[in-house]
Amino acid sequence: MFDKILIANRGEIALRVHRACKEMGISTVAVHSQADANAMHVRLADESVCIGPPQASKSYLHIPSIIAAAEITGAQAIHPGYGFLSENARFAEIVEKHGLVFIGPKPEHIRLMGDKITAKRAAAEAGIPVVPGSDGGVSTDEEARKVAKKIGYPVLIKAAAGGGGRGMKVARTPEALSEALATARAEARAAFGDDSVYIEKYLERPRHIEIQIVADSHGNVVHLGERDCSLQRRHQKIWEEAPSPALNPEQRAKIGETTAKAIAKLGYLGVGTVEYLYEDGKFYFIEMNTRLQVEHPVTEMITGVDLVREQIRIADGAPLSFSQADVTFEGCAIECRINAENPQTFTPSPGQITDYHPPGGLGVRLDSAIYAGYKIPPYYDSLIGKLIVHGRDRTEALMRLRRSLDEMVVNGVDTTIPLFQRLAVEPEIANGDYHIHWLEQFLKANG
Ligand code: MV4
Repeated sequence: MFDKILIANRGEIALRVHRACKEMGISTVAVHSQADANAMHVRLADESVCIGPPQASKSYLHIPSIIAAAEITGAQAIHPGYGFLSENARFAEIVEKHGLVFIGPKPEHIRLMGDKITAKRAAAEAGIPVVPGSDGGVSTDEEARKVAKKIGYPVLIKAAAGGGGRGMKVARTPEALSEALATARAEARAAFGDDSVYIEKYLERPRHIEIQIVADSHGNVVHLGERDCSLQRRHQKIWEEAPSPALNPEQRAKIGETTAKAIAKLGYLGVGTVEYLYEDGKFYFIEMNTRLQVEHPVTEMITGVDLVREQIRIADGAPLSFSQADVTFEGCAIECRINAENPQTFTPSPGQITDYHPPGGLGVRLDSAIYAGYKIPPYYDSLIGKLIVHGRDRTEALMRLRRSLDEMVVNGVDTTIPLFQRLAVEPEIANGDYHIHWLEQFLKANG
């Protein structure tokens, strides 16, 4: 097992990885920008290295500095967390070339799933249901028109290099198709330097349901159930829950087994999340994420599996700690991503935290790296903590969520806690009857 792991990230996920390492008796190296010198993950790590100025491009995304920090501290492995370099195949290759272990999937799978056209093809070939659409990219308007005619309008044009909602355009009529194609290509070229696009049937009101996968180097692939991530604002998930209120045990088992079998065929290694749209009782693959996700705690809370511990064990060549038969799903977990933002305008609100009281008690977890006196820097995302609650059922989880939100104190900056206090008492949320556009429609109607 590794003696020392470098955590190439910041904030709550850096703390999360640090915690798993310490429980495994592994020393930790924190890397930080000048802006994060007083961050909690730096204070708690066994060693720390300043890797550059506040700008992410010159620090958390600067590969030479991260590799150098690993070499001077003698770390044997690097955990990328999520975001930053976590799905950068070139980084994974460079780490391995320097004789270090990248705690994550093989670079080939990061690359395969990073291109949404090759990802969809690989998923379909492995037996995963996909959204009807073009066979690969579309290069001419004529080709696009033929596909759209075949699958029927409305259609969605997506960038191959996109993902996470970037570079998508809906076309509802043949007349609108050419302009939508041109706009999608131009935006993809500007954002990703690649204007390859593909077309899919546009699903109007689906849920966003994702399956957690864990795969070791001994051929074991296990699914850990689903997470419903339908409550999103501008493609940012803000509320995730497991299990999905929309699925029954038979559907859960079927999509879980289909996904695990497909991932096994790929020879995938590590943790991964397969994203589906769910509409009218059917699942449609949209993307695969080859990283640990922000919302992984809801899965941990209902299965008892420590996903970061499994990542580290897998990277060290160990077999999974459990089999599919060992996995049980207990109760319900809900996660709210709390940001330092104005709860109406969502304007970021960096600044100093003057008072801080995290909620606690049975079934309450707060994954956060803030503390009283901490200055939230303006350079990075505005996440200040993930409140995760667990209950024996969804009713108890919702009750516990309301109590925890009311108990939580973060003074000195704006937070989105009031938004979650509103959502936690909304009847349509309480009965689980929502889809991917519900939140933006709710905010539009209610401010
Ligand atoms: C879709 C879709 C509807 N139909 N594909 C969003 C980002 C990436 N995960 C893929 N996404 C979607 N793909 C088809 N064929 C709906 C989404 C989607 C979404 C779209 C618009 C606004 C919010 C959204 C939230 C989640 C998923």
